[in-house]
Amino acid sequence: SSYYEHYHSMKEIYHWMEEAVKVHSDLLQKIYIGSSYEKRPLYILKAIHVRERDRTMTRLLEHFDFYVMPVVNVDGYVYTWSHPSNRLWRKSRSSHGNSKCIGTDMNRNFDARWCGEGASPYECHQIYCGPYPESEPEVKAVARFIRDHKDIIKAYITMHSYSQLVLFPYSYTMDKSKDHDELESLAKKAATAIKRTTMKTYKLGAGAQTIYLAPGGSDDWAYDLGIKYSFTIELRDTGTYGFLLPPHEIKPTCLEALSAVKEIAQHVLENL
Ligand code: 0X9
Ligand code: ZN
Repeated sequence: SSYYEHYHSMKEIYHWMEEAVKVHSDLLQKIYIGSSYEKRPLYILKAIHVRERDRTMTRLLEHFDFYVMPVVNVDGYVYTWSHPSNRLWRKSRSSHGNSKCIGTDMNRNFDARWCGEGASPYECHQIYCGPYPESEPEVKAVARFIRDHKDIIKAYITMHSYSQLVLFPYSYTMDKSKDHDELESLAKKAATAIKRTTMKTYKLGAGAQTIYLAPGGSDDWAYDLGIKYSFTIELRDTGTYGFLLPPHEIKPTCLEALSAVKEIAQHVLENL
């Protein structure tokens, strides 16, 4: 069975990226954006516009390049594979100063109301914001890439799990963003596309109003940088398996997420 019906080790993912750019050198590029705390390379794949079978995809790829970062928290990901009891590790694997605990929550480490209410200044907490914004090399690398490309980036989508949600700014405040109405209607269109694809129900809303206050996230940071179409998609499921989604659900989850991405890209294209 296919690549999308199993979980893969970081080593396999690195190998897959290498092979993918080799086999599809005309449509894929691998961009090195920095290295992790434990010195693993961080890569972004760039999908270049070329002919595709899927007609919507063809049109979207005619107008846009897609930059995809398969794994941001490479050290954390490797750590989840290293021992069964670490399967749900969330944070980075960095150590700052003489802390007795390891790891910063990368989604609390961006410079967007950094370490306000909804993040923790304590190293041992799951939502530790780190010693300062972009203290994590992975966060710094992603932020730098986005900053350096901000004039060409039209949308930013970050994939998380779980809860089946399409979230948009803000998460650092209960206040509505100035684009709230447009983002809400677009999130609705994305959720509808998902429903059409797999029959799954995704709820939607501004982050803080829908789940909780959580500052320092990449979506809010990208939005405040000027990338209006900024979303967090919380993938399957709604709690039956939670973070331990069965492998046979990976593929349909990818399909529904892709339908949401297409809907967002479609809207961006109509509003250029
Ligand atoms: O809390 C988070 O970072 C995300 N949920 S998760 O369970 N995957 O950790 C939600 C992120 C929503 N966006 C921001 N907080 N900016
Ligand atoms: Zn997450």
